[in-house]
Amino acid sequence: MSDEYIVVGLGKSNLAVVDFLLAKGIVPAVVDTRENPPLRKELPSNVAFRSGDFSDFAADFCAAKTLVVGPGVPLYTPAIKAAAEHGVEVIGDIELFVREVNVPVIGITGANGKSTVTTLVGLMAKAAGIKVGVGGNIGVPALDLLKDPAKLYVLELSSFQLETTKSLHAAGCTILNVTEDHMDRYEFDIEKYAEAKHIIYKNAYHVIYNRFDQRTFPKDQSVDKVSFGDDDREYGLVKEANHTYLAKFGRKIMDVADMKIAGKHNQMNALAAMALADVVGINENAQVETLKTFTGLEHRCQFVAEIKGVKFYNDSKATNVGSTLAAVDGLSSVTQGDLFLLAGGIGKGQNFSPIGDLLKTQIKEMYCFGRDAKDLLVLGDNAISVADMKEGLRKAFEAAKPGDVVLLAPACASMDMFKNFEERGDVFVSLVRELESKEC
Ligand code: UMA
Ligand code: ADP
Repeated sequence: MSDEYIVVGLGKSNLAVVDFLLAKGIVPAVVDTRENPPLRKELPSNVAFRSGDFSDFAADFCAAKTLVVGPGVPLYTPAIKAAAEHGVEVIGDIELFVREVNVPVIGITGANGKSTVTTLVGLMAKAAGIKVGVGGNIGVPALDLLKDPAKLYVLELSSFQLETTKSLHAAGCTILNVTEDHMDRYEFDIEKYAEAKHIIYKNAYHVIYNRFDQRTFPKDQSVDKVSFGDDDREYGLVKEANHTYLAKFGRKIMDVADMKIAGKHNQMNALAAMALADVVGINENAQVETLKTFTGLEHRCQFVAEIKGVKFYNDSKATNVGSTLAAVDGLSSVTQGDLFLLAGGIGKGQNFSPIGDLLKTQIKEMYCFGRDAKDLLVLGDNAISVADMKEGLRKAFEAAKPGDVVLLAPACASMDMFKNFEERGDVFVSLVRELESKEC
């Protein structure tokens, strides 16, 4: 290879990078660890593809002008690190995107709630009649959005994507929260994970942060900033008698009972979305209408069925401890009975002990499956080993009584047993449906 641009990792974001570069008259080379990544067949024939250990390409990487690295490829990969040290530009798809657009971009990151807030802001903009493009880590590669130019872009940005982005000047951006996730990519150090997330604030025009999560506070005190949180300051909650209102600086905007998505965490998501909407001038009617009608994304605390008085919820997107805590908390507040949790998969080096605390209080029994089930089983006597999700579901149903809840919120990634979190959620839903047809 003697290429100026090398695209590293052929996932869907880098396939969009290849399209983008070709449209600019640049023919990149593509490398992937796998011999036949599924997207290889989508590559145009004039684009060279090579597979192998990246150390085999170390010299090519050092000779390139730019490496465009996919979010799934760690920057500490020795051949990439060596190229960066040699002066080669190392960027990702979001960097190419922000260099290209000259309309406002809203950026949303955080350990949890990113997709919900990204979707909410996108819907609010649409309700206000603004032509908006919504993408990034949510699943639509940012560069693909350029095929249908918009007046505003709302991007969900992962820490991996932010690591390879340096020219973002967000019109508005937020770090929603920082709790443990992807610890295996950050030397098991949450501060390093937070540091990657803080790249979103660099050069931002308006920063929205979580006043109850210090790791989200902007370090630059001079930046234009506003906070959200669970009290009546700034974007907050006003509590009166039996009602709680979403509020802006004490001004009541709407009763949370009128929102279709439940739980304290979703109230925080709504406040963050309103703050972001305000910085780009999305009118309040559009904000409120969206919050009144949005029923939530698939695989996020979704009600599946009630069988003999036992309610089943699918929160397959709970892929880290923080999201499982939010799901348990959200459901506990609307459930009189006991809660049975199905959890397990790939733990990503997280500390699971907060779930141990819930096993003493809000969780009756937890059924553990998957590669890192052993790390959950040590948390309490009511953590029970099962072969798979199917056995966990059966045991939970046998133990539950009318009024109880069975929740899939695994606190882990799914790839040890499923293609992704969507497939895990779909399998759960079909197992519940099977049970329903047997029992009802
Ligand atoms: N690969 C290598 N070598 C490696 C690692 C990966 O060659 O060391 C190759 C794989 O063989 C594969 C390709 O890279 O062929 C996969 O690419 P990728 O992992 O960079 O992923 P994409 O398909 O481009 O998807 C990415 C995001 N994936 C990750 O961050 C891991 C998607 O987020 C995102 O939706 C998509 O871009 C859209 O732009 C997924 C995700 O799990 C949903 N994100 C994490 C999360 O939300 O927790 C951050
Ligand atoms: P992300 O895109 O960051 O993974 P999602 O909006 O898809 O976030 O939500 C994933 C899961 O995280 C949800 O099912 C819920 O359990 C939990 N969650 C959502 N919002 C929050 C929040 N603000 N704080 C903590 N957990 C949350």
